[in-house]
Amino acid sequence: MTQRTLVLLKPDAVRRALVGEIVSRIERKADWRITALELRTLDRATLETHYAEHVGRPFYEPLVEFMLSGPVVAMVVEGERVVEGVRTLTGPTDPIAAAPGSIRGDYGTIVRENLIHASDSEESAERELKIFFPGSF
Ligand code: D4T
Repeated sequence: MTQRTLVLLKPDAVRRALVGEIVSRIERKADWRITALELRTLDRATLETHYAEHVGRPFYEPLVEFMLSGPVVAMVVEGERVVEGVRTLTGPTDPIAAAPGSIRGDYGTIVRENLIHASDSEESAERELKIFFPGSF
């Protein structure tokens, strides 16, 4: 089942020079393809749309400030069961609970700075791809 998903390498991943490491883990999966990739600085409006489900939660404002703190790498990845597959590579939200071998498990410590976003369902992927790559979808 070919799918596409949105991946964001968060400002901590860019600052810590982990972009190549994380991209290479995605590239090494057989037959997955990176079909868009851009270093960009996000604006608040984009993040408010992306994180709409979290508005009002105590972590929301610090999360947005963190996501504005430096450039991110926005990517589209396509391939077999890629939505679930990138989430598996990523690991759960809390990097301390994430298994070694996952991106968050290998490189993260605190929940806010958990290195990577990946769409959590096909519906989320379609919604998020329209936000981040509006010309393409
Ligand atoms: P994203 O959306 O970034 O891929 O992360 P997850 O899908 O794993 O987790 P999420 O949507 O629940 O959280 C989004 C984002 O908010 C940060 N966060 C989350 C935080 O700073 N404090 C918290 O308590 C939670 C739950 C981390 C990821």
